[in-house]
Amino acid sequence: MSTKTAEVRESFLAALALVTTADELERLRVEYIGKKGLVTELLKEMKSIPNEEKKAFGQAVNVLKGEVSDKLAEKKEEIVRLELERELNSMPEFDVSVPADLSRGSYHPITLVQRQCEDIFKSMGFTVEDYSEIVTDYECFESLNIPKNHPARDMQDTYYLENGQLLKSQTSAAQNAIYKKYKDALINEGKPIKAIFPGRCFRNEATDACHENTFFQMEGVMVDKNISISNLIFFMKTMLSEVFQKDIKVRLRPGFFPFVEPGFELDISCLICGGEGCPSCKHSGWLELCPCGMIHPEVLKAGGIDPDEYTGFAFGLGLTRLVMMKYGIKDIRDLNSGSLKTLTQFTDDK
Ligand code: FA5
Repeated sequence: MSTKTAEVRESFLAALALVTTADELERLRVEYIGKKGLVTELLKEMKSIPNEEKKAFGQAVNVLKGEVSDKLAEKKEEIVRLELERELNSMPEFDVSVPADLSRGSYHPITLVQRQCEDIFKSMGFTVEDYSEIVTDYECFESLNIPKNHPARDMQDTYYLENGQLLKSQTSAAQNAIYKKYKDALINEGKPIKAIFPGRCFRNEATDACHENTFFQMEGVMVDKNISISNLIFFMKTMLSEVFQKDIKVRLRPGFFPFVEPGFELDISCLICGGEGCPSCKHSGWLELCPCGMIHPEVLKAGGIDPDEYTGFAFGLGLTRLVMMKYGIKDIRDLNSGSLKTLTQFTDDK
């Protein structure tokens, strides 16, 4: 090994011995084997080395480079292990025999708002339905007028099981079953179908401040004779003013969903920034909260209901986003974080 490579090796080993954190280790890596690192620079000296020594010099530098990489990797493992040990040692000891302090438990903010919405809709004569998280392609798409290869499926990529079932991407997946469950009472006894079905939804998509891969929606449907868009607007406005306990600025704009006709997007003015624009509302001042519309005749037919005789509305409230607005939570990911520091702040609302 040349004197120069030996010097670099020694200085590296001395510096490595002093490293205690991952950041320091990364700095050392860059200093020695980064693009302009000391080992890398050695190769540039090849020009000034006599021809007969070039081969040995090159080999020595490559051996050194390999040794530096190996030692850095070893040190990395050691640091990770030490950090884990430190973390474990700093955790308070958990004694399973201590009785639980139930007074310190709290409901998740999504549970609180879901229950509040359920109470509001129950008071208006709606039933609350529970539905599976694993559904069939028919429930989630085909019964909703979204046949195979329909482009609307691209918006809702989800997670598939080996048997072809999927994690529901929208609470609308329960619509068909609800129509079938209540159609006889509608047709034979004239009882309108009025149901809400809150539930967890899944989508295979990138997360950001307002998108999660796991989130909650609350679907609502009403079917009877002569149901119109004004019924839909009435129920939406009543629900929002009850949840926020104040008048909320909303806007309705056309929206396309294959299972409603006409379809709308109901947006509310962003309550985090007061409509000025912020990351939570993608800087638009508005938050897409509740797509809705009049149930498509094909969807009613698939549910066993005659669309010439009955009409209805459906909405798909973004429950998680409603929670963000109600409590001023800027990043949707906080809600799935499991961080008690964030989530127990809502205990008083029990
Ligand atoms: C739907 O899921 C339709 N099923 C809604 C519907 C029902 C329309 C009935 C008409 C009639 P959309 O993909 O836009 O539509 O989602 C509905 C709401 O869920 C959104 O407005 C938003 O508030 C919420 N949402 C959608 N994707 C996410 C996500 N990745 N993270 C958090 N919330 C989401």
